[in-house]
Amino acid sequence: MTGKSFVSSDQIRSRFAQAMSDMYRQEVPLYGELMSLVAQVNAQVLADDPALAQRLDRNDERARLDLERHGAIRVGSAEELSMLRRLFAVMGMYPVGYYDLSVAGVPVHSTAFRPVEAAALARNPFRVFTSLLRMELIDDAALRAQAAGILARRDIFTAGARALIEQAEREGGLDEADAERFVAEALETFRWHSDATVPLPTYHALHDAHRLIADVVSFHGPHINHLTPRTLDIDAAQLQMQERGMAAKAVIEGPPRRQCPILLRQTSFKALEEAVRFPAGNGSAEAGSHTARFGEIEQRGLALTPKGRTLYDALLAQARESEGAGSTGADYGTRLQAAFAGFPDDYDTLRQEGLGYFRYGLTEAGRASPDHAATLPTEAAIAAGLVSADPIVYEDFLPVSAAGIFQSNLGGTEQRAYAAHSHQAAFEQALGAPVRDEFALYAAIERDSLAELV
Ligand code: OOG
Ligand code: NI
Repeated sequence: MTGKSFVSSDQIRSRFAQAMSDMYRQEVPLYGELMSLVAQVNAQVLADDPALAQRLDRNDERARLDLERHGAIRVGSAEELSMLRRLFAVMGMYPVGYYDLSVAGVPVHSTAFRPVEAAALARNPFRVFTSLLRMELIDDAALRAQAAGILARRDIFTAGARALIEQAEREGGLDEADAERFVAEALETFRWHSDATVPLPTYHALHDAHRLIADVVSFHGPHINHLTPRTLDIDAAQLQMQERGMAAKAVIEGPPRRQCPILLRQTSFKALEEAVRFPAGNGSAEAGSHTARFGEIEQRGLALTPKGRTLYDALLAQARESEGAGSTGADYGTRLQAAFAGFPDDYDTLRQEGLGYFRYGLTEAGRASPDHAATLPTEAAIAAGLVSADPIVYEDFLPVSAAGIFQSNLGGTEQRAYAAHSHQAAFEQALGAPVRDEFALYAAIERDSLAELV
């Protein structure tokens, strides 16, 4: 070994997230506006609710809030996906969860690359929702072969990125200069290219098969299609988006507004139509356009246990299915509220019924008499004011919501039912690794906090 001193993967991730945010703000100015709107809303919420501000401080969430965001990309082949896995690993981001979106008419399956340990999440929880196109869902065999051929000819990574990924794997990290180069090289993979790699007629053929297929196959790389800041009050942020004339989605995805937010609520503004040049032979180009990139905001709440998640899924299905109206009817908000009356909405009950994950710690009184706190059962120690229990924030995604976000940005009209089913094994084979189980990760954070009490 060389005795080099390595930059931590947390540092590399933070720098990369910042570089990505700067790039996306340049590419999609509305994103910058969304960020300042969210910062304002968050500052207001924290000013109005000192108890929340305190809790976020205690739970290591306050400092990360302004940095916090997720992005999304879509790739076309196993080779691309597995190389991405290696690229994200350099930044301490690992595949968590499996999402099958084919059931919602989107021919992809996905995972989220994100940090997994409490300390790394507190540093910077940057996540990237990453989807793999399911080629087998293209019906037309000739088109499928053509798309595969196009994908096989492109390399979405720079030579420098490939070399640095291999170096990091071989040597166990990157030093300062190499980390800086890595961030710059990695960023290239996510950049928007306004020149397509396929002629306009090919683009149209792919587009006719599914707009998403054209998005994945026709370009040099998997452009980042949105970056999402985290707001503490999505209803306020949504109102402000509308007031500023942003074309926000009609319905907020996920659970309804509650006293104790659970999981994830999201809303987006519609994709932009962007000018694209398509190659037309002999070095000439033909003008066209493509819609892919959009803006999104999200509010995150309590991570649910399998029991809580089962209840969530059941209530959501009830709201969506009553009167067969899906999430489109004008009264959807009312139906959603009504259905979720069945979900306890105070932290004590959520905890005592085992619906969510909590992080435990000694209060000031508990620190003053730690032996006393340690002798009591946890609930008794909480009741005695010796132990605090704070909600662990949900770091992942929701398949029904994700499908809603995809749909609204595919023009909303695209309704296609695929007879496919969830295929996690095939996804993991393409990825070259298993995805981690999100429940096990939250349970570990909860368990570690309990272990530290005694
Ligand atoms: C990803 C859509 C899903 C989310 O926040 O649920 C998503 C995409 O459009 O590629 O980002
Ligand atoms: Ni998103």
